[in-house]
Amino acid sequence: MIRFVIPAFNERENIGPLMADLAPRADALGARIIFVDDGSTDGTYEAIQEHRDGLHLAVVRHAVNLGLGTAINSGLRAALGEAHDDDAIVMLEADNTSDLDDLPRMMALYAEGYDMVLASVYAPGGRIIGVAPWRLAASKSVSNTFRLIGGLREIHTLSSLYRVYRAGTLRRAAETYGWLLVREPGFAANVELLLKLYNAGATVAEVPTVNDWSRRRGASKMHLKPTIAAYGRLVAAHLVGRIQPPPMSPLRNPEPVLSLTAQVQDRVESRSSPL
Ligand SMILES: Nc1nc2c(ncn2[C@@H]2O[C@H](COP(=O)(O)OP(=O)(O)O)[C@@H](O)[C@H]2O)c(=O)[nH]1
Ligand SMILES: [Mg+2]
Repeated sequence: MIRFVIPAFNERENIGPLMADLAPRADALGARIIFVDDGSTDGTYEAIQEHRDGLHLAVVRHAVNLGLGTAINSGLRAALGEAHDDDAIVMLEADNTSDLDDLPRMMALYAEGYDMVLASVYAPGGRIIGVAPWRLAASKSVSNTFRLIGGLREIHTLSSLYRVYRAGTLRRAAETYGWLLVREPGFAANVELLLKLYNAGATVAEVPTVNDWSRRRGASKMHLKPTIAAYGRLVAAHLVGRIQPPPMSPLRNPEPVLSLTAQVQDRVESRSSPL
């Protein structure tokens, strides 16, 4: 089953157009929709309720705004609470800028076995429309920095929200990192999560996408200063090894723990044999 997870903060005006596009597709796919309303004060929650008829939809609500990273964490954990390991969790923007026509190609790669499939504006064939040149340059340099230091050279966009995740991979990651899985409270959480999963051996593919910001009503919620500080923290965390999973962890290698237990048990059993 597919579960759409959609973090939303003050997106009332975008919920109608988003649901007009998403609802028939979710219905046809028999998919679940989980919104995270992150302390919106503009009636986002009520707008979601207006469009829930006939859909398998839930809303996780934060009483106050806790930031995109925290909302991603809440949404993923809500989805993992219901998902089987092979289920897909599809994260979408609430501002109607994630192009749902890309989804079949993303799901085809997922079906081939990739643990994460990213919608990529910087991959050949991808594009962003309607973004200020300085923001585009800043965003590209974030992706390029982490491509270089993180070893993900073949991936072009590292900060995208629009992605497919394999539930089992995320579950082992959540068991490994606990509540530190998504430590960054803001927009840098997308890069953090990608690096953590990639370092632990998750396979990653991308599909070029066109992100048309003219489809969105209202302004971007990204604040520049805290986001730059967060990327600085991430670089530091990467350099000191805090992004890496510990050597014995459910994410890095689920087997050795089990076989170690089995060996110890073997020994205990052979010692207690009546020879
Ligand atoms: N839950 C939550 N979602 C947020 C927050 N800030 C932004 N978002 C959502 O995250 C997505 C990306 O934010 P957006 O403002 O579109 O950033 P941009 O695409 O980089 O301009 C949108 O769906 C927003 O509603 C936040 O503080 N909490
Ligand atoms: Mg957006």
